[in-house]
Amino acid sequence: MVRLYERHRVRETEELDGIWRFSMVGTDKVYEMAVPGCWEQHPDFPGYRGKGIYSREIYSKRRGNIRLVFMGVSHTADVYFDGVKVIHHYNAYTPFSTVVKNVTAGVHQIRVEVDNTFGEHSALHIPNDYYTYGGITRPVSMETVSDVYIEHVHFTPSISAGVWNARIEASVVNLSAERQTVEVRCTLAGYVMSERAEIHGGGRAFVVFERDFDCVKPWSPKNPELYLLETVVCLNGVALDDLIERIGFRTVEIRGSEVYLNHERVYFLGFNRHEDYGGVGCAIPLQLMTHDMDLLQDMGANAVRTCHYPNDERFLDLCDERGILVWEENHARGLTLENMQNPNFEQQCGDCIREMIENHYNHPAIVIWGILNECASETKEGRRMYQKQYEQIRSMDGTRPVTSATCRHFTDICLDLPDIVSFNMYSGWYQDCSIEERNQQELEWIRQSGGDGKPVIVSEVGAGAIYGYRDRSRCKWSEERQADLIRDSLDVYMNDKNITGIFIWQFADCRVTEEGGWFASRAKCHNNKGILDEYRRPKMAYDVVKEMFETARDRLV
Ligand code: ADA
Repeated sequence: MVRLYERHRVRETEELDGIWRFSMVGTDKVYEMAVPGCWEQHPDFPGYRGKGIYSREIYSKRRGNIRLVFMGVSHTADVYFDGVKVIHHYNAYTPFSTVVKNVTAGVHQIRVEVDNTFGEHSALHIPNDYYTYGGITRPVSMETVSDVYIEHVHFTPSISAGVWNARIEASVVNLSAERQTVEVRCTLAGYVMSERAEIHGGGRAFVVFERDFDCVKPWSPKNPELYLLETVVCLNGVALDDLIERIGFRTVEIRGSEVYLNHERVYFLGFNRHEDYGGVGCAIPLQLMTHDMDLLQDMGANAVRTCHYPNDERFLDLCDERGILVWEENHARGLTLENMQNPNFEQQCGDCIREMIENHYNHPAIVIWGILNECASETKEGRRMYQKQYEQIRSMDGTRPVTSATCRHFTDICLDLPDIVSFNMYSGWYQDCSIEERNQQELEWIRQSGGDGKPVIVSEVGAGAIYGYRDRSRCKWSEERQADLIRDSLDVYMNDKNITGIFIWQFADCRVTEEGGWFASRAKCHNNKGILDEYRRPKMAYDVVKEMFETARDRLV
């Protein structure tokens, strides 16, 4: 399943999830590998960092254009169709697609060469405090598209004088050499909008509708009202293609030092959640995503930060359905200036941002775009790159605030750039200091360093504990100590009127990269700051968070 709702009623689609053939590059042995999946789950490849080849056959019922859609391949894919390379893609966390034109009826072969190696070719997937798995880790599908098909439909809601308005932009592609004149028709909440479009051969047209929508209900955490926006392209009255987007009427804005959703103040009671689950790696199936969502909501969370990369759209669909607010961010964690000066860095970041926003734009749950977690924001060169990425996001989407989680305490020179200032704080864990005093120092520094008057979020707060390790001394790494630190930290941050939200680090333990030096000092080669372990077994802190979030909801949300 690629998404949690039906995206097409005209376009023929086929999901390609299942068993593909797999071979490690340089060997002849052929395995059966599940797609989606991580090759690390196979007993022969528990820690394999290298290249692998997936292949399978597909059947085309008739001559036509085949569109292959990959929701995520970790971390680089070279896709071949009948032996011809049709697309290259870097980054495990963003979807990509390609159209193979004029495919004959019958059997064809898809081959995907996957690479999860580190090196200069990979500026974002580097040894890190999370794990870069290998494989076709998210769903794959195949579509038959007409010569004229719908590439994207973006929905931008707004409200004025109590009346909802929306701008709908459809991007329609013409694969044929001839100019085509088509009708583009959108249906939403009982309203029908239609426009003729002329598209040059090999070109694309953007068709825009803008209108009021009376009597629609807003999307909100309490009432996540969703609507289907159906777009159809017709030629001489015959439907050629369609695309169904699921949208919500909501606005998010900054007012002074607060974040507002539909003109109501928002407070984030959130978790940082890596896409990593014991036994399946980053290829989390829907039933386990749903389990995570159930646990998040059981603890009283109203928000998730997709640390540190764009997430699987099925999880974003779940957030839309459950009214869970999302801070989604581009792929980057803890990159030094040297890392950011990798010749591939700016292009790979730019591609990730573009693909994240192009594909995730319509999720009403996404209310913040983030970039560059704990990267070199204390340097002038780094600032140039932060500024460039904020500008890119704002050029693609001016409706959502932007932020970046910093750990460059007292040295960050980029706090004037984002709409929201966010900082990661581990007082009592990494620094043996008073949480309250350190918080006041941080807030004063933020005020003096370009963040004055802006909303402030504590984007990470947490402590480590080994699941099952209980100790009455409440010593470090015991569940008791983690529970104490979580309680003390939330007590400070949730009672500080200068702070408009917190995201606990982290929801569940996750695997880290042994090649990363100090990360290997982490027990089990995992980041053990989860409130649950990697198998979602709750630690003592679970009930502390549940009690404190539930109390806070009445007061803050
Ligand atoms: C940083 C980083 C997280 C994680 C955390 C930790 O704040 O953003 O990815 O590494 O520290 O556990 O130390």
